[in-house]
Amino acid sequence: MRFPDLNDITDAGSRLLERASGRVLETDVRLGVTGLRRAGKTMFVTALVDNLLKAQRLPFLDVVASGRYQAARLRPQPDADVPRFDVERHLASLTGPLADWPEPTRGIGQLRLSIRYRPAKALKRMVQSVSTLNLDIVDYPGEWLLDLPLLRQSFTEWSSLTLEMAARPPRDALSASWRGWLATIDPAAPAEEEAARRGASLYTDYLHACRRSDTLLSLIQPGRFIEPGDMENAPLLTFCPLPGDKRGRGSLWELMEDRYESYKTKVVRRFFAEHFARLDRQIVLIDVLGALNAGPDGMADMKRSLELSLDPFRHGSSRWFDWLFGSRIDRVLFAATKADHIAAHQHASLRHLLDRMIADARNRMRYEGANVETMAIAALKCTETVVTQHEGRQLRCVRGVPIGRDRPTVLFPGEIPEDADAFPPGVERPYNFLSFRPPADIAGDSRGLPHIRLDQALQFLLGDYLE
Ligand SMILES: Nc1nc2c(ncn2[C@@H]2O[C@H](COP(=O)(O)OP(=O)(O)O)[C@@H](O)[C@H]2O)c(=O)[nH]1
Ligand SMILES: [Mg+2]
Repeated sequence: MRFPDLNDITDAGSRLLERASGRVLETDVRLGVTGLRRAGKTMFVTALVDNLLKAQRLPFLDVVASGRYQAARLRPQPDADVPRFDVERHLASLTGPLADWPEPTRGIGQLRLSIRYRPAKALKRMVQSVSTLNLDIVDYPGEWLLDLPLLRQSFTEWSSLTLEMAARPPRDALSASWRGWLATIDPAAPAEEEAARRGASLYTDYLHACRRSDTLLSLIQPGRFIEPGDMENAPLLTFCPLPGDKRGRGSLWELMEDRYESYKTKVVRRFFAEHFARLDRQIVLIDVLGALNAGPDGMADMKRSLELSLDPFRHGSSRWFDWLFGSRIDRVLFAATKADHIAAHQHASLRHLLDRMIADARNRMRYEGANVETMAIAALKCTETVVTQHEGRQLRCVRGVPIGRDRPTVLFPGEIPEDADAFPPGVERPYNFLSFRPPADIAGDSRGLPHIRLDQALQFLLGDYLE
């Protein structure tokens, strides 16, 4: 069967034709890809698209393994108002002469890929010989996901939780100027725009400091303060948590509370309705190795933010909750990214560690809603596992080109701990997983970008759609 070409026939037109002829049944599925900054979203989407287009490295994707996969094509996305995910540019930098990582992206990006396959089920096959799955991939900042739980918190509740956390190490030092400013103001005093701006700006500096700090703190709210998307400098972002409870009319406290509530309605709820509620499947990418590098504080903070990220998937726990988080997402994959930083025999431990990090939240939602899975993956495999001898012992190491070097180097990255709390005592930063450069030879390989378990991730996320 000929795959319609965009140049000779329009998308809508081709669909009508095919539907009329009754040969092709189309299904749409929306896959959300999220994770905090630098978790690996851009790389994941790029590798996913490249591998689905070429379908040469997906042995664990059932539709490919069983020979039913036909082809995939990029198509115009249905939401014209959302920026397109620029997969061509990202692929160009990976496969260009410099073989460089894609440039960092901000905000939301979307892409549609149509997959043609032969149905596995006899009944479906009798109705039509070929099916089409329109896969809409939506890449959005994990910082926005962390905003959804705000919908359930009043300004007073959110303020007191945030202030409490900011006053404890390791955040106390980073929040010192903001908290210093809070001590000089009276929330009950008449509202002044100048004060609101000053507070918001100091609070934003504090959030940026959290992300930049060596401990890589992940729990950041509100997300738009550091990932504003199209809201850069919007007055809606001019607030910050304040101590105390409800204050009088016209007070600074009331002004901030109003803005917090508008943020919830105009930003969080809008994101929820326009994007999140329309997703069918979700993958949450987590740089667990980066958090291990950051030490116990970074790990503890990441665990908290992972628990919060799971909140929006807990449908069914109560009626109002249903209404609030009426998402239709029924499968969520939490994936530890950059697994190629460690030797292959450690991948199971990496996954286990991630499992432990989300265990509590997962147990709470077990029978209620989404099917939650964990995996250790690499969207782009930059290393090989090699065995070396060290003092008569066999060591499994990784071989790749670390960032900042030109030649392949053999490194022993160390062992992944059993538990997030199980940091070796007495050493402040026991882990140092290095970052690697993309392999230099991928341009010459037409089989698609090399990866680790990308196909297994796809099987969990989309396998049933491709039956
Ligand atoms: N070794 C390795 N590094 C990765 C992988 N994915 C991402 N990275 C690294 O993480 C950085 C951030 O990835 P990116 O996809 O831009 O993250 P985003 O901010 O979530 O979109 C990249 O520049 C790479 O250095 C991977 O699969 N393997
Ligand atoms: Mg990105």
